[in-house]
Amino acid sequence: MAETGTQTISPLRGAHMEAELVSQPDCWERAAQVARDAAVLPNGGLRVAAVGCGTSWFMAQSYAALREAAGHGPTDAFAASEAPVAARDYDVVVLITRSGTTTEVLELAAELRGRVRTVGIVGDTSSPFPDAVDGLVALPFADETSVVQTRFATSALSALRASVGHDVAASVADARRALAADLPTELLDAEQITLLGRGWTTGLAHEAALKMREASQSWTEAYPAMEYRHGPISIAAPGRVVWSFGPTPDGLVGDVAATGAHFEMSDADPLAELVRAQRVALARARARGLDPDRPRNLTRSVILG
Ligand code: F1P
Repeated sequence: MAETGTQTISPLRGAHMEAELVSQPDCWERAAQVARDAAVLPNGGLRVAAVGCGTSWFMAQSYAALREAAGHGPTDAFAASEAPVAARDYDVVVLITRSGTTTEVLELAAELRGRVRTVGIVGDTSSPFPDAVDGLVALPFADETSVVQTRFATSALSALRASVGHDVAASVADARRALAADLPTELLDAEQITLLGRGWTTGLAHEAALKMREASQSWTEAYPAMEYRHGPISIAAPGRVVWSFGPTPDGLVGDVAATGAHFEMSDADPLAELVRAQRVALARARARGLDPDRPRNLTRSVILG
């Protein structure tokens, strides 16, 4: 904190999150290139599990749905603490971690050593993680100072998208637009926000919801879109938002309109829509006087003693 005379000047809250957030389009292009060059991510036809904790788990969920939908083979996603991978017949386990120090991820890598091939995606290459896996996709340029993750997660997913044949160019262009556009006041002022997705965008919906909880202590929920009418719609009301990240199920727009809630959706690439959600999280944090670089109760990684 800088001081001039008697006046105390606080640095802008979330300055790291903002700088990291806006660098995402460039990071995605680099990450896709790193994935192609490293050539360690699973080829088609293999049985794959993807794991991580928190944000990294949600990226694993998106990858699993993407890979399977692309016809590359059965792909499951698990929280690292709940992954039954040693007991199942996987050819490769993909482990995602920004810090490379998350206890559950390191313990799982150690358990799998010599039994199942592991491929890691990491931000901090000086962590113990690179030595704990068989193959590595290193994204040090996407590592972050902010506790709240933005660019590492989306860069890891861009690397994984490239590995299943997605061209990241469209998502990069859409992300640049998402960074430049004004944010709707309904999203900034909402009392509550529910995020919905389908297929690979369900993981993105969970991540967007987590981002708003972590950064701005907002009340958010996330569901597969077809599950929304099975109970969660009871929360919808005027002043609240339902935000769809994927193809929106038939009839849902009308069902939400009948509750008085605001319905948000976009034709942009869903990963670019996540960028918009990160911007909403940052703006809501600042409006509440919160610092997402150092959020309440959170640390950069969970290291269990
Ligand atoms: C995973 C993670 C973050 C979360 C929190 C604690 O870290 O769960 O997603 O926001 O800061 O750590 P990592 O394994 O990707 O480093």
